[in-house]
Amino acid sequence: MEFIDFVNNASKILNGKNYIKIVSHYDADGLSSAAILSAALEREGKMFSVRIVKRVSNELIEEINNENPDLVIFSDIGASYDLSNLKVQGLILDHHKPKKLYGDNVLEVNPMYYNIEELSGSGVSYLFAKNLNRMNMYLSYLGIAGAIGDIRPMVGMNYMILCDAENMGIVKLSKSLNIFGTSTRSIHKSIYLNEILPNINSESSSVQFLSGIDIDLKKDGKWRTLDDLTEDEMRKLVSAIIEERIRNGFTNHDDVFAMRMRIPKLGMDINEFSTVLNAFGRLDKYYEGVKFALNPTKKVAMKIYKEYRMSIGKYMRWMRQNVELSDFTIVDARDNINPNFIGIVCSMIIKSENVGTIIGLSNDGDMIKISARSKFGDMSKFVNSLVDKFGGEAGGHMEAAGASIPMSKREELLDELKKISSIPIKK
Ligand SMILES: [Mn+2]
Repeated sequence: MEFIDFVNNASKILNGKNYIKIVSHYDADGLSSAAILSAALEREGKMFSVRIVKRVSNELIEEINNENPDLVIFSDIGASYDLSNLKVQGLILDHHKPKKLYGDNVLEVNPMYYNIEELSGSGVSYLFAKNLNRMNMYLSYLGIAGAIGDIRPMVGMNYMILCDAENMGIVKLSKSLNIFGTSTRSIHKSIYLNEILPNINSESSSVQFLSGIDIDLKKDGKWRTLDDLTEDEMRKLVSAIIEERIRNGFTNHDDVFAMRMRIPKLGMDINEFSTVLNAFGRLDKYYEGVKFALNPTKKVAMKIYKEYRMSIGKYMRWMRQNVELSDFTIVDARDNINPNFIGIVCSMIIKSENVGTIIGLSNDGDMIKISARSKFGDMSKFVNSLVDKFGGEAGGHMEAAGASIPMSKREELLDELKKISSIPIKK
């Protein structure tokens, strides 16, 4: 059976179910999934509740068993957890590596069984919702936002969902310069910071290039952004960039362009929207995040984004004031850094400072969150070795990985970290 047929078949599971509990992950993909399923179940006239979690624990399974819903739907989470103690009927809509640890009471819809790697949790949830009712196609933007949050490529099934969003008029696609900061940075800064022209490596050379093609950098005394350019000016700029690249011997210009996915009604790119959803999760504003996902406004988006930036600033200041950075830095931040931010703080340190490897620890309820970042070590191997010793869960890749280890293992873990003199080197 094709994956899509399998998804469509799975929707029969809702028949005769009155009260459904949605359990979803706390990141952009999980919040998007929960929003899609909420709206879809509402349309079906079902009673439902939403629970957003960071992980599936035994306590959570117990909570579900006690609540005894007619059905529990796990979205963007569940596939890699042990659900064998679950006593109610369950449906997994997930894209994580399947472990198949459950009984006959659980049905798993996971594109990984079909070697479909691009789909995210929200993509699976969207396909499920679309099959329930074509009216749910207006939720397609959430299927895409979740995929972007999980850094999934816009190919295959994701591209199909993106086409749904475009056909519904919710997302407007355009070919555009592959530049970050189109609405926030001045034009000349955008051009040189994004390194799309080999010989433009300073603000002044960028200004010179733009003056040469008669693009006004300022309007009413204010710097213009790329978003401020007229269509004519944009065409002029693109052809000048290509000409300049050809002069410099470039033959392929694919990386100059990117597909721009704009939500006109919101006045934001879908990438920015996804970043805001992620911020809701990091700030522990789960249910506000689900609400925002279904009814986004730019005002709320800007407020949350600002709050998110300020939290990062606060934790970076704590790091700079309290931690002596060295080539191999271990930071036990305990309660000083929110576990949702320890990863991003470590990423920023390794990017901006003369640090080869940084291991950050932060208290996370009855777990310890570990974030590992390195310029040369294999962090995935490293955190997995910790989980092998102390239990918990790990994820990530060579440059950036993370783990959660039971708090009860704290002393042993710290002893182990103190002993480390070398880390697995990446091949
Ligand atoms: Mn996901």
